[in-house]
Amino acid sequence: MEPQICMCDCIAGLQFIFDKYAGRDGNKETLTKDELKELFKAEAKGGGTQMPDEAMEGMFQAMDDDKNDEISFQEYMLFVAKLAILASKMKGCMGGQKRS
Ligand SMILES: [Ca+2]
Ligand SMILES: [Ca+2]
Repeated sequence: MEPQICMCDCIAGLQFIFDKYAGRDGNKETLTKDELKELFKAEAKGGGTQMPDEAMEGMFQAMDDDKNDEISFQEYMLFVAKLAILASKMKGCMGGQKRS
């Protein structure tokens, strides 16, 4: 049985994850490299747990659009969107729904 997920749930979930880790250094507006590392370790099950530091660094640089060494919520969402696009290209179609 497929889980019932609506778009609002997804966005709320992404916001929840961001908020959960972004506040750790006292500034909950942005994610630092350490906070991002914690996020991936805990949330990217299977993928993030064994991620080497270099890969983490590359990921951080890719997310940090304005190169200020912090990830804003906007940068985080943009990155998630890019990942989703990439994933849908690789799988053919996210969730396997067919367009009619
Ligand atoms: Ca922070
Ligand atoms: Ca930034």
